[in-house]
Amino acid sequence: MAEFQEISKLSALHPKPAGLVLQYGTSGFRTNAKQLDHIMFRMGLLATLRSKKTKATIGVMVTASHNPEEDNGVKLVDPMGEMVTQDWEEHATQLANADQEDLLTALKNIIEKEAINMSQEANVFVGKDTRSSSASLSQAVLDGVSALGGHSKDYGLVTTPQLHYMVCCQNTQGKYGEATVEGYYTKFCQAFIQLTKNTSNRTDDQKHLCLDGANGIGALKVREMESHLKKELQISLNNDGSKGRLNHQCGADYVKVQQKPPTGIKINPGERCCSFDGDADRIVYYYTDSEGTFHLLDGDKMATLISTFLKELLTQAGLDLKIAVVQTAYANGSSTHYLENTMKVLVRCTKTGVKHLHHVAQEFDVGVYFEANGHGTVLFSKAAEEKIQQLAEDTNVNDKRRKAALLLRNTINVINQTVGDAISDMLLIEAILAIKGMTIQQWDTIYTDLPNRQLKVKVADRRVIDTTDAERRAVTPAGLQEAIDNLVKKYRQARSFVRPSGTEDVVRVYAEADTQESADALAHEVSLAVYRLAGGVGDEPKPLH
Ligand code: 16G
Ligand code: MG
Repeated sequence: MAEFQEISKLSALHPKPAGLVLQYGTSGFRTNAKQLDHIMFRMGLLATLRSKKTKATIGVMVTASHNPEEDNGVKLVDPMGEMVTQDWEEHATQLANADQEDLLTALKNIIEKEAINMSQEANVFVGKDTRSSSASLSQAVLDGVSALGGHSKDYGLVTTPQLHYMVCCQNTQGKYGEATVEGYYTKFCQAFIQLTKNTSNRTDDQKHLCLDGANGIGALKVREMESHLKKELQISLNNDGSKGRLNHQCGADYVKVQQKPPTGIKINPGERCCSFDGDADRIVYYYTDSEGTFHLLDGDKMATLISTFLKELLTQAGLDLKIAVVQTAYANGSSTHYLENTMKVLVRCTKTGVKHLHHVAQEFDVGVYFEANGHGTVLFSKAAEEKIQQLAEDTNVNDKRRKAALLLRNTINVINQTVGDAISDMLLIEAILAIKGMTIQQWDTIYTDLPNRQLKVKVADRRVIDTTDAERRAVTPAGLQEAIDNLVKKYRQARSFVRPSGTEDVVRVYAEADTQESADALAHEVSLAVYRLAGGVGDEPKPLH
């Protein structure tokens, strides 16, 4: 086909570095930006095929999230705004790694396997973060789309969840909202204002939030959005990208991993603060107390606050809808215990990675999912949305039920259900705290986190570790799980697991116990077991103290 000859010529302008092998990982391709030009062109090709296959608009986001500025990455967004399906992740890996002269064959294989009608129209939405490499890399994506005759729309600088939102709006013919950034701000801010409208006399202090924008796209977008909030939320924006480097000593990942406030921000005791990551799909909250001690409120604390709020509203509304919280093995044991035993909410555990949580959450009427690291959102089934809508419009029910239904309806509208979204999560949390008249300290005391520690171990090949039971148990190498079980027995309220990272060449170790010393000691001992039984390389792990 003539078309294919043309692709061959165009792809030569985006050559693949010899010998480079990359994997479509937990959240797409991610590596040093210098190695990604060919990947971007090819993802433009693949998104076009995916669009032809699904007969819908597909999204491509150029970002490396919380990675350093010099990295970049790309992820594909499926028609309803969710992450691309697993089969196509494999296509992505194959296309990315085909040698230059084999590219057409790889492309044709996918077309054949998926029985794609090449005369079908294709539409691709493209977005990018603020990295200096993002401009030329997103151009390479656009080149790939046009090489296969697809139409594209370049949204330019947007957060990852904004691009997911656009794709969903487009494919639902505007039912989800208008597919513009303006439409995004209007939808979510209006819902926020509706939610907080009857909260009794919030003071300026209660309306105030200190935000760390990680020097990234989230900061730009919050600035654009501010006027829509009509001073109902007053944000002091720090790390807005005007001076500091992206994700450098700031952002959600830094705060969560270092368990300390970001630089570039002055926190007064008790003040409510939050941090976004580099593409604004993650958020964590925190404050320092009067003694200067730092307190982190992570994804588990958010899931608890949100699910408690929703469960109360469902009860008040008299709606019999099944609510569940989806977590990963990293969820603090205290949060799981509180949810199951005090809140009596169903809790499910899945493998790490947003897509896994998202899929499990879809099984419920109301599925609240959060990773401890701050990725998360809430999904409402179609039936649940309809029941809530009906009740909100029913003038025959009593005031209490109707009020709860109206609050639920606005809550649905403040949530970006396509994917975890720092901006939308922030508005939701702010609204709940306002409605409940709750301070961040009061939120924090709902339950007390068990002390925990995360470590990394370098091994020759991390694939020797295979896990089961949502990554909570290691199946291989032989003897490792027994060793972990025996170590855990030595401590109180202890739990530990190991898993190969999906984003770094390391094995991750998690441990929690009744004291920080015990959690640290257990994490160290488990690291040693990994090092010895799973082919550790370099120096043996050293104790933390
Ligand atoms: C990616 C995932 C995140 C997960 C993390 C685990 C998305 C959008 N992001 O960042 O959910 O927590 O990987 O990394 O799915 P790890 O496998 O290196 O521990
Ligand atoms: Mg991110």
